Amino acid sequence: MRMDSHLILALDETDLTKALHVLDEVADLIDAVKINWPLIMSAGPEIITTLSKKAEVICDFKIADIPNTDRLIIEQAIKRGASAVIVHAFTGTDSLQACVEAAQGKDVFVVTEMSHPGGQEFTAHYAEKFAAMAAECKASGLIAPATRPERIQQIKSVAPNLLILSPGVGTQGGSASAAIANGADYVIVGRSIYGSSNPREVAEGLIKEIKAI
Ligand code: NUP
Repeated sequence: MRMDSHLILALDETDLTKALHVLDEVADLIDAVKINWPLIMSAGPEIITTLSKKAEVICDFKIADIPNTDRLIIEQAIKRGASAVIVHAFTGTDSLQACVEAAQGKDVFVVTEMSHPGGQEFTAHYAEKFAAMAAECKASGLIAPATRPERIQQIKSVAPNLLILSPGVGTQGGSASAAIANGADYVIVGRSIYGSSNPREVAEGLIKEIKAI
C-alpha cells in the first residue's frame, strides 16, 4: 500500500452515486479507500472491483470466524480486487493464520483496541495480546484507536514492525496529528470527509495537518 498522504478514506456512504462522487473527489489524495458492510450491502460486492480501479481497496469485514470460513471470505474479497482485509483477533491463532495464508501476500490488518467507548470494555484488555499474535502470524498491521492516541504507542511497542492504521479521527473525537505523532502510519477517516459538502477540502486539511507534524 502506498504511504504518501497517510490518509485512508472510510467510504461508509450507502448512496452509490454519492459514494463514487466522494471517491472521485479525493482519489488522488488518499493512500487507500476502506469499505465496510454499509456500502457492500447497498451496492453489492462488485463495488470492490469498481473501486479497485480508482484506489487500493481495504475490505473492513472484521472477519471473525473459524479458519475455513475466514479463508473463503478472504478469497472472495481478493478475487474481486481487494488489496487488504481487516480481521478480528479474538478468534485465535489458527483463524488469524488462516487469514494471512488466504490473503496470499495481500495485506491483513488486525483489530486491537476499538476506537468507540465500548472498545474499552473488552478489546482494550486484550489489545497487546492481539498485537503480539498479529506479529507472530505475520499480519501486515494493526488497527488502533485515534480516540486514545496514547494507546497507539503502547500497542505499537508490542509489534513495532507492523503498520498501524488508526480510525476515530473527526466525528469520533480523535485528531489526525495526535494519532500520527503517537505512531500511526495512516489515519482512517469517514464521516468527516464523505459527510462534508466539500470532501476534497477536508481531506486536504487533514493531509496538511499530518504533514505539519
Ligand atoms: O476500532 C475501529 N473503529 C472504527 O471506527 C475499527 C474500525 N474498523 N473502525 C471503522 O473506521 C468504522 O467501521 C468506520 O468504517 C471507520 C471510521 O469512520 P468515521 O468514524 O470516521 O466515520
